[in-house]
Amino acid sequence: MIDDALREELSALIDGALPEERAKELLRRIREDKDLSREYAELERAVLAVRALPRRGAPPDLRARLDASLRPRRGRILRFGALAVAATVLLAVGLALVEKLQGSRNLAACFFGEGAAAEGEFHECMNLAALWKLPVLFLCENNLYAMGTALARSESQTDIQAKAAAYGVRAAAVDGMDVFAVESAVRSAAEHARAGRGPVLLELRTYRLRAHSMFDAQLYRDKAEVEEWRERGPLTTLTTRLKAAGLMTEDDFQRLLREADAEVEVAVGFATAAEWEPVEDLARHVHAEVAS
Ligand SMILES: Cc1ncc(C[n+]2csc(CCOP(=O)(O)OP(=O)(O)O)c2C)c(N)n1
Ligand SMILES: [Mg+2]
Repeated sequence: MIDDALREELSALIDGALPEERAKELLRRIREDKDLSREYAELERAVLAVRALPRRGAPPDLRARLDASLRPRRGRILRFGALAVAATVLLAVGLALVEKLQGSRNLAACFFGEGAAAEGEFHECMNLAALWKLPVLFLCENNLYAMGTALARSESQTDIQAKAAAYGVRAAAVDGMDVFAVESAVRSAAEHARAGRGPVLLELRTYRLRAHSMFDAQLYRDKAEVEEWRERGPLTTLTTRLKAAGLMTEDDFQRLLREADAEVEVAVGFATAAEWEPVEDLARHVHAEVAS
């Protein structure tokens, strides 16, 4: 657990006031201590990002966010990503089982595309999550295409939430283009799972406006279809609503876009300048590490 001395050192690290050797040692400690690294994996990345910024130090808002992340939290956010389709579903069920066995009030939440519902693991996970009433939130982003395959070309049942419901998982379809609908559905789903009432799957119905990847020429759909959906995109609908309510002007919107672009630039610069992960580390944390 994080104590006052450590908090002070972390604070100095963020300010860039810690000598290089001590800073490296501290980051190593965060990485290697099991509890700290669970809590602060994101923090370490943030600290490194701040240190990569020009000498003037962390911008005040980033500094405030880092300070907030130093405070002990009741819940824990553990982020994970995976390239294997449906892998996040498996990980979330495993993590939710841990939380349940430990009697915590944490929940595991995972995102995946509708393509994952075609995988066997998805079905095994729905079954076990419902059977064991695990605190897990399945957030399925149904954008109607899995790489170049339209949902209706590959699935006999295109109603994804119905598949989860068939296993006894509480499930619902939500307009994934409506920010407010998604927020309120997720809020009540999280309350349900945290209260120990079992897993929830939300099928967030949306559309993939872009290609699957840079190699995707999108020969499988009409450009008109994409343009039609673009009109209903969450950025367009939300800003239209905010402007109509007098809460935002076009200038505000353009400024936000520029700020978001600048933030991405910083992140890209940081990632491009970062060192490659050492090959020896590739298999770390894939399976539990057994002390020799
Ligand atoms: C287990 C597994 N099988 C196949 C693939 C190849 N693959 C990569 S993306 C993808 C489609 C995923 O569909 P979806 O989750 O809907 O993602 P989207 O195309 O909408 O980004 C497939 C089959 C993979 N990465 N992992
Ligand atoms: Mg998809």
